[in-house]
Amino acid sequence: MFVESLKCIECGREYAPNAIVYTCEACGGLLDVTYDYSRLEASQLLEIWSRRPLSVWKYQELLPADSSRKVSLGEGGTGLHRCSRLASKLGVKELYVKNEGENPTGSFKDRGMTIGVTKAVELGAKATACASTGNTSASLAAYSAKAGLPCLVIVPSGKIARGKLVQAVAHGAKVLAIKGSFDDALREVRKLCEKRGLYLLNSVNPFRLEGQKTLAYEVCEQLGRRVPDRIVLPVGNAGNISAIWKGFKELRELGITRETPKMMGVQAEGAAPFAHMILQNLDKLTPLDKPETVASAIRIGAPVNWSKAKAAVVESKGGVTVVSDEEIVDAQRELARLEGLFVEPASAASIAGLVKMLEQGVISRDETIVCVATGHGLKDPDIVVRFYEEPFEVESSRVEEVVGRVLGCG
Ligand code: AN7
Repeated sequence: MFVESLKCIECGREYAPNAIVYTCEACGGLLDVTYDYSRLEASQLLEIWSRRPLSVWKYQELLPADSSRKVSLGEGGTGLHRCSRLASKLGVKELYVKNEGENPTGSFKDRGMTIGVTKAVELGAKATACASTGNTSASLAAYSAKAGLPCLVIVPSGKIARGKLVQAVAHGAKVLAIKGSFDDALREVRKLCEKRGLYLLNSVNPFRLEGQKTLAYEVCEQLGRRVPDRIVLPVGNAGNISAIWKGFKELRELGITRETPKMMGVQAEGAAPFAHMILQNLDKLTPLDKPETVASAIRIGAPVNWSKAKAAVVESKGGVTVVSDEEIVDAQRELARLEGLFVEPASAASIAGLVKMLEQGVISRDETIVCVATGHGLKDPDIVVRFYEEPFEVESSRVEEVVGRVLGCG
């Protein structure tokens, strides 16, 4: 392993890579895992990688956990789908969707959890814990089960999609549903982890984000060692945008690529504190008390990784946009019907955001664009029941008549 330290992004204080510390003890800043890149040679890395299948652990030289003890369910290696039908509708030259719903528990969180839970075992943790809008809990519950570790998840009561809750329960996590928001749940679980020694696996955990950065390596490889002009993705706690940006920066640092993409974050109208901070050019994030959106995964008012994500947007010369719930559901339907990709509402926000940024002229139509679809559509079946047309109910004796007359496809 080539890991050097955990380093505070605010004051620069460093911690040993095997320390159980989530934020800087001196200033409260977020921590970043640092590596000795000078010991890594691009041609050597590419040679080793060429012999391994596409997956998170393919890139183990750039990961902070011991691959010989990995807790894995076969994460990463998700499809990068060329979306020609949607592209032609939008008038875009080259559009791809990185479909993270193909991960073992159906979301990008698995990339982080394989590293985070491997690390939990390595550090001797007795149990894992997280707060969640759904996917984090589903993923942590599965990886903790695989590792044989008890798992506690705290969710905002009545506010997480049914598919995700069912996963956490099925994998044997202890689920506490609190009266409050995700942000309240995160505050409580952070306190609990400090006091009771549970191992915290929200995205404030710097190791988890290391797993998530592998999406950048995969996209680059799937494009034939090319970097897209834009990565468009939903932003909730703002961990993923930070992680993916780090991945692209590392490829450039190592001399594997020369370019980096512009990172474009999308938030839902009722839960857009990060987008507003960027759009209004503010130094600090102002948390939102009662975030609301149909995209329950990103119903987050106080994104913990905002400062890392701000750096990602600024350094990459990227941007942000805000979309309505209606635009999100429309985008979900379009992607499902034009491309055969069924993604959850938060993921569809990336498509809705692309549509908006094309209209605004922020993104031009001749760019190579990758939208990240962060989670599978089956996670949240209630959305389809609420927003899509009902199945056509008919007496069995009238099927032929109805097909011909009403549906017009007899
Ligand atoms: C499908 O599960 O925060 O900006 O607790 O599930 O890295 O937070 C989920 C987040 C996007 C936002 N898309 O990613 C949780 C949780 C989906 C998600 C996000 C989430 P970040």
